[in-house]
Amino acid sequence: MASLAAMGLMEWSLPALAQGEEIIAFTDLPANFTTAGRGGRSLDTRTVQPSAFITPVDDFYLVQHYGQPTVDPATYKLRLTGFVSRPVDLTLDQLKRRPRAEVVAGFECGGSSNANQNRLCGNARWAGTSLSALLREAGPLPHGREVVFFGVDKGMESVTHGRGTQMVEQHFGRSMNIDDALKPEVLICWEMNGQPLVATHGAPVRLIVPGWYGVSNVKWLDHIHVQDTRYQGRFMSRDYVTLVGQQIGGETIWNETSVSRIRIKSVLSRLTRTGSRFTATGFVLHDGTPLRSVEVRIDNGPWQAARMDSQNTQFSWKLFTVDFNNVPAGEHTMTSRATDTNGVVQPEETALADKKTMWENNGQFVRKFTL
Ligand SMILES: Nc1nc2c(c(=O)[nH]1)N[C@H]1C(S)=C(S)[C@@H](COP(=O)(O)O)O[C@H]1N2
Ligand SMILES: [Mo]
Repeated sequence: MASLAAMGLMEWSLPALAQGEEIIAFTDLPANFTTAGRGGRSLDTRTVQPSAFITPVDDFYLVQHYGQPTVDPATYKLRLTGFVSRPVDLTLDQLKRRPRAEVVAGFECGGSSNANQNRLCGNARWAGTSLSALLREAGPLPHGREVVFFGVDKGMESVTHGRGTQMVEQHFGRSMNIDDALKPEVLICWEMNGQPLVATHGAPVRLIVPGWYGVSNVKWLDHIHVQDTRYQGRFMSRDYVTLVGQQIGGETIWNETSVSRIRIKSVLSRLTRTGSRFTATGFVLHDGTPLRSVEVRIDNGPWQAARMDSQNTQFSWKLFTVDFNNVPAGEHTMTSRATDTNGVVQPEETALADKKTMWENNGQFVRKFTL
C-alpha cells in the first residue's frame, strides 16, 4: 500500500506540463466540455479522463439509479443467505476484522461512450476483504449456482409477466454465476484510495468485481443470496442488456446479453507538443486479459505501438503514451486501438452497427486536432 503522500504525488503527476510543453486541444470536444469534479476541483477542460493513474475520489463518476440511501453503520449487517451450509450475518466491525485485500480496478459505466466523451469511468485503489473466502466459509451447496448481490437502495419497478403489469418495490440487484463470484479478485470493499468509502460510492460497503462494467459493483451492499436459478432483476435482464445482431449460419440471430465483462476499449485523452514532438496519452479499460498491443495512428498512417505506464496492473486501467514527430500543419485525426492476447481487437465504430442498444460502446475513438 502506497503512503498517502506517495499517492498524492501519483495523482498529480500526469497533468503537469514539462517546460516548453503545450496542450493541443482536441477539436471533437463540444464547446462546453468540462471534466470538472464534484469536489470543487476542476481538471483541465481540454482533456478527458484521466487526471492521473488513480482517479481522486471527488473526480470519480457517480451513478445511482434509485438515489442515495442512508445506511447507519452502527446497525448495518451483511447477510449471506440461500443455498449455503452456514448462512452469514456480520456487523460492520466483524466484517472489517476479516483478512484485508486490495485491488486497483478501473471500470466504466456500461453506458459510457465516445459520444459522451467516455466520462463515466475511473481507476481507484479498493480495499476490503475477499468475497470468495466468505462464500467458501458459508459453504455453497451443489445447487447454489447463482450469487445475487442486493444493495440497500430500492425503487418501484413495473414488471410485466403473465398477469399483466405489476408495480413492485425492488432492491438494486446484480448477479453472477458462482464460478465468477469465487474468483479471487472479487472484493467486498470499505476503502477507496486509502480513505474510508464515502456514501456516494457505496458506504459502508460495496462489491468490486475487477474487469466488469460499473453496474456489477453493487454499492450499499447488505445482502448476498445464493440460489439455483438465474436472477432476472431489472439491472440484469431489463436494463443494461445489449441487443446485437450476429450473422450465424446465414441468418441474423438477435442475441441479448447482460452487461458484464468490460469490452476492450482505448481512449486517447490528451495530446501535447514540445517543439516538433507530439505526445499522446490515453487509457485502456478491459476485462483483465493481458494486452497484446495498444497502437495509435495519425490520419491513415501506420499504426505505432504505444508505451505502457509502469503503474498499470492487471485490473487497473492501462495508461499509455506514444510520440510522433513532425506532424504537418492542418487538420488531423488520431485513433487508438487495443488488442488482448486472446486476439480480441477493439472494433471500429462501424463494426458496431448491428448493436442496437447503447451499452458497451467500445468502438475506436477517432480524435480530431488542428495544427
Ligand atoms: N446499490 C447500487 N449499486 C450500484 C448502482 C446503483 O444504482 N445502486 N449503480 C451501478 C452503476 S450502473 C454503476 S456504473 C456504478 C457506478 O459506481 P460509482 O458511482 O461508484 O462510480 O455503480 C453501480 N452500483
Ligand atoms: Mo452504470
